[in-house]
Amino acid sequence: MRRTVLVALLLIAAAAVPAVTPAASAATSSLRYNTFERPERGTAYTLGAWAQDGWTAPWEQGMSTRTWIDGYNFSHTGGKSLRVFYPKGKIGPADSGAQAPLQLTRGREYYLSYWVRFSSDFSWGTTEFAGKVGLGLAGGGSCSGGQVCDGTNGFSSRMIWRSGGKAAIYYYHMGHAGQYGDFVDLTRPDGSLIYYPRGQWVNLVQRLRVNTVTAGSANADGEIDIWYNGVQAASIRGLRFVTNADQVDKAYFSSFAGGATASFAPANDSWIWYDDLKVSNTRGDICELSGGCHTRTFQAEAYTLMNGVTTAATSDTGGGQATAFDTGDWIAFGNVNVPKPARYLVEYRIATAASNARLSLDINAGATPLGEVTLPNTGGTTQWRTVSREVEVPAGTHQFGLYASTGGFSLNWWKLTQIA
Ligand SMILES: [Ca+2]
Ligand SMILES: [Ca+2]
Repeated sequence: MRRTVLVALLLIAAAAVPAVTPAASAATSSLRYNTFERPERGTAYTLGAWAQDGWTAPWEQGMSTRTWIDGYNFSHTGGKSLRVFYPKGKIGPADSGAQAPLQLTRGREYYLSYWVRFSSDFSWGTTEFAGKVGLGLAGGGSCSGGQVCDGTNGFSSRMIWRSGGKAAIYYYHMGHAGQYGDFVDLTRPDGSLIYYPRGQWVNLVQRLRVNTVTAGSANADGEIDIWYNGVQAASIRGLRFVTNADQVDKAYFSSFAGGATASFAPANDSWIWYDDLKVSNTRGDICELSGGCHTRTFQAEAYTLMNGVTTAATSDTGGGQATAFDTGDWIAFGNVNVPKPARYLVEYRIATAASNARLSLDINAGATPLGEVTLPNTGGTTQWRTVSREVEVPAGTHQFGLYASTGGFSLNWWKLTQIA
């Protein structure tokens, strides 16, 4: 029966099936990313968990005790994100936030991108206000923490918050002005200062290029650029980081409240959520810098073809309708344009009382299978949850098919979002 249907769909599919090509960047880029979708929700994101996702670090602070894979509240894409805790009254990496120098292949230039969401009552401090946000780029000895950077003990460049959530880049380079690193506030194109919003996802991208060295002397050609929601927000030139061969070799997760004194501690328990972390030596890998990452949501009931499914009102957030699948049922969506071959996150908004339901995705009437996911028992057909999977999708105009190899679930919507 499925085969007959597939043949029929093949005949309907107008466009020729394009050749499957790997993501354009795969051959030369050093892209690594983390959607935080793999771990079980509600678990700490330990160094071991980071390593399972391909990110290694020689040490950590707070990862085991103050991180949590949030599969319940907020995510930028998919159904999960990384939540980090900044307890009331605590400062410094031993008691606040999390740190881990995640190892990168050495390179002169790197791009680092991630999404952050501050809790809705995030506290910037008690009577003084500063803290470090998420990841930065660093190399060699990662000069930081009030050290003098002498060209042989490395460098670091991290995002910070200041009073009122003012956003800034804080960097240690040779000849920083005071005891601590220098900072530059982020600004909009009209010159106004950028403040991190609370309760809302924003994207931060940092580029760092290490200076060249001639005969053991640092040339003043190091660079840092910051983009806020895809728009340039800082551009620092003429920097000297090293006199030796150190390059960028760490995506330095370094986030905590403070400040050197308790006056910088949060006045109430505070959290930051992180999602869609990317690091690459290639700007083109950071779709946030290329007009945004292609994304499209499909309401399940808006199929162009189907077999067997039934449609009914949904209890899910946002209301509307959902589509119920028995084993062998399918829905298809024609004329879907995928602008570039890329890795996508495919999300399914599902509800099921079954523990063995399985949903597969394909394009062009099954000619290109895009994998299958086992759906978790969400606790019933009115309990909704987003599950996700990564897929490589070739460019072209496709017909997407969603097929219940084992049924017993409802689908409200599904979504494609370009990762890179
Ligand atoms: Ca995610
Ligand atoms: Ca729907």
